[in-house]
Amino acid sequence: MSDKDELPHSEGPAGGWGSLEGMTRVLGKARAEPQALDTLRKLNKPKGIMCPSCAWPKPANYKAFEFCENGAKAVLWESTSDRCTPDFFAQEGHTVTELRERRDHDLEKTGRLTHPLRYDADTDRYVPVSWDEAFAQIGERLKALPKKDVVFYASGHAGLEASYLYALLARAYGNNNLPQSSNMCHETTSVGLKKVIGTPVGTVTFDDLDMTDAYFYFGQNPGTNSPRFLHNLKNLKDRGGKIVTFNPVIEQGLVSFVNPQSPLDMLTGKETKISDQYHQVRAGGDVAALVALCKVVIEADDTATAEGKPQVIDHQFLQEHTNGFEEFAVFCRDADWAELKTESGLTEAALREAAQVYIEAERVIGVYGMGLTQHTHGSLNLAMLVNFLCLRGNVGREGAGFCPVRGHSNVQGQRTVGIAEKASLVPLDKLRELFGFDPPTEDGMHIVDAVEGLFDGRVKGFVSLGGNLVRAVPDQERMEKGWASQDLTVCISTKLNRSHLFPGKHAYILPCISRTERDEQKGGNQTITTEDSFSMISATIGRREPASPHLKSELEIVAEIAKAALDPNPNLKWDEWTGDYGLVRDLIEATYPDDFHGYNQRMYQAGGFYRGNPARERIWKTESGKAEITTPERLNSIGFDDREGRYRLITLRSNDQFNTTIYGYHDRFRGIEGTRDVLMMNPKDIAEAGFKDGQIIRLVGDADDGVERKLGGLKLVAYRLPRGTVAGYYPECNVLIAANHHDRLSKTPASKSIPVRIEAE
Ligand SMILES: Nc1nc2c(c(=O)[nH]1)N[C@H]1C(S)=C(S)[C@@H](COP(=O)(O)OP(=O)(O)OC[C@H]3O[C@@H](n4cnc5c(=O)[nH]c(N)nc54)[C@H](O)[C@@H]3O)O[C@H]1N2
Ligand SMILES: Nc1nc2c(c(=O)[nH]1)N[C@H]1C(S)=C(S)[C@@H](COP(=O)(O)OP(=O)(O)OC[C@H]3O[C@@H](n4cnc5c(=O)[nH]c(N)nc54)[C@H](O)[C@@H]3O)O[C@H]1N2
Ligand SMILES: [Mo]
Repeated sequence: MSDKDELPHSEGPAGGWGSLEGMTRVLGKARAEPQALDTLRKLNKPKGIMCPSCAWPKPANYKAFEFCENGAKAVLWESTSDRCTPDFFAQEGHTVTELRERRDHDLEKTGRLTHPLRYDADTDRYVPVSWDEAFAQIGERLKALPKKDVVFYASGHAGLEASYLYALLARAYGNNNLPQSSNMCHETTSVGLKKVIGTPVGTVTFDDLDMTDAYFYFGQNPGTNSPRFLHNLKNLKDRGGKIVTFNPVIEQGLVSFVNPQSPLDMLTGKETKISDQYHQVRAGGDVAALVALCKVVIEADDTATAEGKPQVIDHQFLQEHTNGFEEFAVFCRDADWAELKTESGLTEAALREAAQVYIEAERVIGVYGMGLTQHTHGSLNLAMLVNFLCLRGNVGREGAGFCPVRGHSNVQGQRTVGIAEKASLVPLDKLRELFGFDPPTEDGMHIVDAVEGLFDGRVKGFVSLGGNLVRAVPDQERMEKGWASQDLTVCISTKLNRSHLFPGKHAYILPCISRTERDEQKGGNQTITTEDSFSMISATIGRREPASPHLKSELEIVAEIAKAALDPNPNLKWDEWTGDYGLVRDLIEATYPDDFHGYNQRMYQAGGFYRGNPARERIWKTESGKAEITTPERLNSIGFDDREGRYRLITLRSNDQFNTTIYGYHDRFRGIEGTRDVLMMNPKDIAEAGFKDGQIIRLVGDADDGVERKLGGLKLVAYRLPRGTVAGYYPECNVLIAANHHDRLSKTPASKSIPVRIEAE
């Protein structure tokens, strides 16, 4: 595009001075306590604090500063000196109904929650309640409700110890209704990747990053969502490796980077160019792009074979370790370039150039994020990435493999220790043996089931261990009604958020200490553990004074709810466990001995200890015992047809948010400042539709299910995007997504290919 440079975009590289400025701005806005700076020094180091932001791993060879702009923002945001006290709720204009008028940023900006609160329907206000009363009342409601109608949600933040006990609470209570935030993000990995290579998680380790020759980088935004990854990307470039990126949006972190941890680079402004090739694939066009890459590789191999030259494909690997290659190869040879071009939005020349990098690289890592997982056929995206990497045996050897970039800091670990709605994922016999009760064997609710259960009134009680589910799920308006119609809502939270403002008949906010704070129990200050994206488990110890003397730890709150809601069982020693989290780790080890042997000793290892991964050893825990090569039944990952006036909406995170926590309104990487109420759109699409850059428009959900979904007041921003793809911010756009618009296999909401229309306002 010739008008490229005039369109809004970052003024500088990722990292660099901009990242320091970003941190300083949050430092000011969050009014962080002075000790927060000490916390930052200890971030991601042994005997320190594992970052509460994303799940990027911690290097064993750590540097003086092992945190990034967004990790710092997360720490500063929770270290605020602002407090949301009972007095706040008593003030004029602060009824629950009135507070709903506030923006997400302003709700959390009220500061840390300080006291347990109960909703009082007569005054429409939250009022203080003692912990004892709160637990007794919650226990009473939980006992009265039908066991199958209560849901125990977890946002992937709480440590392994609290999470293990939370899952135990649900099962001892009587159900497997344990949906988790990963149901909305990497469930596609948990189910889709598992189906084809037998592992629900990534296969690479930190060492692999140092050994690879190339990253093929699909739909993940490291500059914003995993900034510490930028150092590994830079290292690869310094070693002469290649990065090939597929993303409809030009994300600055994938364009260039100045290392903020290098004084010299900072002073000289030395930028590292990150992507050697940047392919602006259409939203949902990765299936076609990957098929095209495979086509080039397979045809190059055909030619090599015909000419008696060395093979391009690793036939030995395919034969020994995979199923279905021949059928897929025929499919690729037959694939029509014109169709691949239309579906991917990329030219044959561009795709051939990308495939050439793959052919020339000895070791390749496939990286991906929400850009592949959050589609109606997200699992197909992953299956195609598996095909692609398998062609040259790029899995189960050093410097090669799959690198899904996980979200919340312990999202993967919570699954490991039993927060799973599928009964088959949990060693129920072990639970029976350890605790002497019969755990339920029927599968529980996934997030999508729970949301549908809220719509139709089946779900009557919800406990939330962190998170902000009302704001995070699709179909916001229906969700608000459904959530508020419950008998019981219990939110274990650090800050006020929208989910609190749709209280059930009996509603409680239970405030907890955060990871950076001291967790003083009978046995002293407690250590907790988390698991990162690379299956490394590390200890973390908070040292700051808790935000209020009235806070309890997540683990203690879970234990107290359990005591109040469950019939007594001498094997469930909630008080002992609360006094010493080491005992809970012993239980985790007893339940999952292969993963957690030597847990209490190994957890302090620099960089954490590795839980292991069979696919890395080329052991395929699939139905057939081999990796599956999938022949696609379609060439895109969206669940609707293109039609006149219909666009593919992708929902994005800005550089100034962590999920529904909105730090501010500066998306400096995308050049969008001061507002989140925008719709980014290709200038030619704007002109063709008869709109103008800067015009205020309304987005309309185009789901064909008869439900009206609208979001008005958005400003059109002419933006470098493929034709037909438009972009807006999450969570604002969630009102536009139908709850049943999700990945067919794993039910992950399809937040990256939402059918929409645009109307003038
Ligand atoms: N600072 C910060 N860090 C975070 C978070 C946060 O909100 N803020 N959230 C955390 C969580 S829970 C998660 S899950 C991760 C999310 O981290 P990411 O996986 O990076 O998630 P997103 O920002 O939603 O979008 C990913 C990228 O996909 C691209 N994309 C959209 N559609 C397509 C497509 O069809 N094809 C391709 N190839 N690309 C596409 C978008 O342009 C975007 O660059 O980050 C975690 N880290
Ligand atoms: N349209 C669209 N929707 C999406 C996505 C998208 O890309 N597009 N992404 C999806 C993804 S990947 C995810 S993971 C979900 C996120 O969904 P959630 O995990 O449910 O939401 P968060 O915004 O991370 O939760 C923020 C709240 O967590 C609480 N909190 C913060 N720290 C702590 C703590 O230490 N302990 C406790 N107990 N509570 C704490 C605070 O009260 C805060 O308000 O959203 C999903 N929704
Ligand atoms: Mo996520």
